[in-house]
Amino acid sequence: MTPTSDGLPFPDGFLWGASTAAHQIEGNNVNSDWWQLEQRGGSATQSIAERSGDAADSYHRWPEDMDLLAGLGFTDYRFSIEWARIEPAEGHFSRAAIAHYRRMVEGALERGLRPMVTLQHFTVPRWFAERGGWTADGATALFERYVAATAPVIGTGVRHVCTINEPNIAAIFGAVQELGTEEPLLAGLPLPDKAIGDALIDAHHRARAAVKAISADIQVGWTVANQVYQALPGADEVTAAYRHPREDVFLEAARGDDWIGVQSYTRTRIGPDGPLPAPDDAERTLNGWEYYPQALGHALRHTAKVVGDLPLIVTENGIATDDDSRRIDYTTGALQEVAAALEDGLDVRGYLHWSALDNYEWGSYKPTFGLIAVDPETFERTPKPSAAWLGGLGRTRVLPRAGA
Ligand code: IFM
Repeated sequence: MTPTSDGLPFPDGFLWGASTAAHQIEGNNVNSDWWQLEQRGGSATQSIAERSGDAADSYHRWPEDMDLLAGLGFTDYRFSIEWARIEPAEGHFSRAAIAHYRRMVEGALERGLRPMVTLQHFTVPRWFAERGGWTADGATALFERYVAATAPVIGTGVRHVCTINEPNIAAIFGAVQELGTEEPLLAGLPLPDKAIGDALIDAHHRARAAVKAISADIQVGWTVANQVYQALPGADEVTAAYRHPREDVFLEAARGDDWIGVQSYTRTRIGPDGPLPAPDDAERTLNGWEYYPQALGHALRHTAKVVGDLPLIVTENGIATDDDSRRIDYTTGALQEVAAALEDGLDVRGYLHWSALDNYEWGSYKPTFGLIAVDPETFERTPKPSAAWLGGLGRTRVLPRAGA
């Protein structure tokens, strides 16, 4: 892509969208493991401050969400479908839930939004967790069976399917439950649970085959949380060793996929003794992360280095803030990174912002990531200025130069 005097252009067909996840917006996901955890206030070792409750009631209000996104100028919408609704009891598949998600796919297409469907975004059915979760005997075959059952949802009209969202974070959730922490993790992340990680990789490969059996036309991938581990002087080897089990094994497992999802928010600096907190004077977002829009450029380049010529799609990027002008500023910086990556020849196929709506941030509603605000009492949606700005760029596909 050649920059012009008007600005930085994005290629034809580039995905321009926003992302959500079922448990974070639908509400009343009562047959899921997370719902159970919330009712108990957390696990023995990890507290959950708030319950998801009705969330944004998007299970019923998805047409309004899609109307808004399409009206704002977005052309793509990534949402997840909920295993716990489709298979609320082991081996019992709900035709009504499957029909619901099919209506969402058709609703997106009718509005000119290309649906990207995530099959699993952190939550699993309660019965699946109770039988031992991902590492129990036969777990990945059960996931494969669920994926096959989604054929009526994704069989036609869906170009991109994500099998599992952020397996590296899902495997860390498992480890955190064992280790226990109540503090936001501001420097580094615990080691993912290896057995869970291996099971998720197997589940992904089985799901990929199951999706291809539904339709060979569907482009299958998964999405990895990129932590952007930056080596300080003298810490190259320490950083590589730190990064590998937390990120690279999951990127390597994407070889053979059709694309990979890059999800980036901030960075982690690594010194010779390990991860360091953000600099004292760093601006922090509502969930404590360092404000660092350049992270996306690093994430794209590192991912490309590991996965080779696999197409890259930014499937999440955003900021938890109650100052929407910071959201626009952050996203401008991140998009400049995407434009620079394209200019350098990286095969970036899309940008989907996290998140379309203010939503349930896994234990709290306080970190507001949304382009669209949601009133928790009335569920009224109010697009923020950032929504009009980012959606408007979807129409022009040109990021104006700074100061233009
Ligand atoms: O809200 C989450 C999402 O579910 C997965 N990726 C990171 C987001 C922000 O923390």
